Amino acid sequence: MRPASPVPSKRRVLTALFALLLPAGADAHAMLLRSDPPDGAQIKTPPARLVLQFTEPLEPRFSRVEVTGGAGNLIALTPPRPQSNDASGLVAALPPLGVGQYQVRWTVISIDLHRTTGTVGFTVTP
Ligand SMILES: [Cu+2]
Repeated sequence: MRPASPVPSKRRVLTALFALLLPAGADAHAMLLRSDPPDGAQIKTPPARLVLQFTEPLEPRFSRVEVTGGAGNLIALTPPRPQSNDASGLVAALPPLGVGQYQVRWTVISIDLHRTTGTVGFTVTP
């Protein structure tokens, strides 16, 4: 009878390594890195477009962006499109915005199919 080897097999070591590494990789949700206008911005010139930059590439077909004015009124914007050459960015054109507060609510699906959501606010000042 062979005694059990005190040295773990190469395969076992690799399996353990993958078990450690995989959850971190699969857990890469798309979080908002920055936005333009930035969250909390007070700006004089109404922005012509909204840019949301995320930490992970997105599934643009399942990404939604909604902008509301201070009265809760929905602002009509173009469907968010991926930034050119950057699947982790979204751009939407805004209509001319008047003075007031605006809230952006985004819901995105990263390519690992995880959904994240959040808000950004900015104010157009006189
Ligand atoms: Cu994820």
